[in-house]
Amino acid sequence: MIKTAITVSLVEEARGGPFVLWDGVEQGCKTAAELGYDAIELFAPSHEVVPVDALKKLLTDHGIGLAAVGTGAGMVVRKLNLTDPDEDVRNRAQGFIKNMILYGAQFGVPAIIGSMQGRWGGDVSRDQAFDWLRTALNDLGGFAESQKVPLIYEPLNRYETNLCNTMAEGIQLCDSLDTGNIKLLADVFHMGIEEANPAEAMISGKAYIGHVHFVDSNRMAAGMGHLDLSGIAKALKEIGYDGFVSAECFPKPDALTAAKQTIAAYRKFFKNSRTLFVCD
Ligand code: LER
Ligand code: MN
Repeated sequence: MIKTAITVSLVEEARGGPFVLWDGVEQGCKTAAELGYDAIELFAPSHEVVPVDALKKLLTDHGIGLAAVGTGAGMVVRKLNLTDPDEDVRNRAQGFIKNMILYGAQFGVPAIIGSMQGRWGGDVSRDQAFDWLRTALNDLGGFAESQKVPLIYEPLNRYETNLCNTMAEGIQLCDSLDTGNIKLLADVFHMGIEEANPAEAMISGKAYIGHVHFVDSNRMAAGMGHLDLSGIAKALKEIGYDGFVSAECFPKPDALTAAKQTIAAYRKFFKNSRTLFVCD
């Protein structure tokens, strides 16, 4: 059963980034619930900013859930990443992600590693970066497993990382790990840049995909660009994907329009999904 989510960012330093709701977590929950979303995906500066009990109450009061927690603030705000040449930076990156895993686990949801994967270059060879990334993912994946949640790893487009850009590279990375607890995030925006055929890439990711960012070619809300979202949605249904499709797009022309446009697109593309049928 595919479920719907919308991103809420509390990270001021990420203004201009592809997150829809920016007016605080309370307002984010209210808007998400009013529009019929099942959940929010939270992008917070750290695990300490919204206490677990306060978020649990907000979610319950609004009858919605939490889909996942992003870790990108570790990179954007603290400049931490898992393949930095400085060992101390890499260790602090792992610590930041562990705290996010613990936070999400209290809601039974995963943390997402996107920009915190970093990149190779300069003094860091490609092999070295992958070595550090694999070591970190094995450790963090095992840690997440001990908390009974998966850990989500997101291939990004070539302008954001040179580690994994495609589904095939993400799959190869997962297959090279000792942990089986890493799932891939299929972000349709990155896939539109990197994949020859995003729908076919979804099908190839059947056993690996744990989360989806559903957005259009230009990172506008679904339906405001030129991706074949109908084909991508069909592929997700075909592989029996039953996680979240989460709106990670620019709040353009404004947040509410992007949020309404996305839920309308979800209803159109995933109309056989039970939750979406109920909200219709
Ligand atoms: C970054 O481009 C992205 O897609 C996010 O989900 C990761 O922070
Ligand atoms: Mn994404």
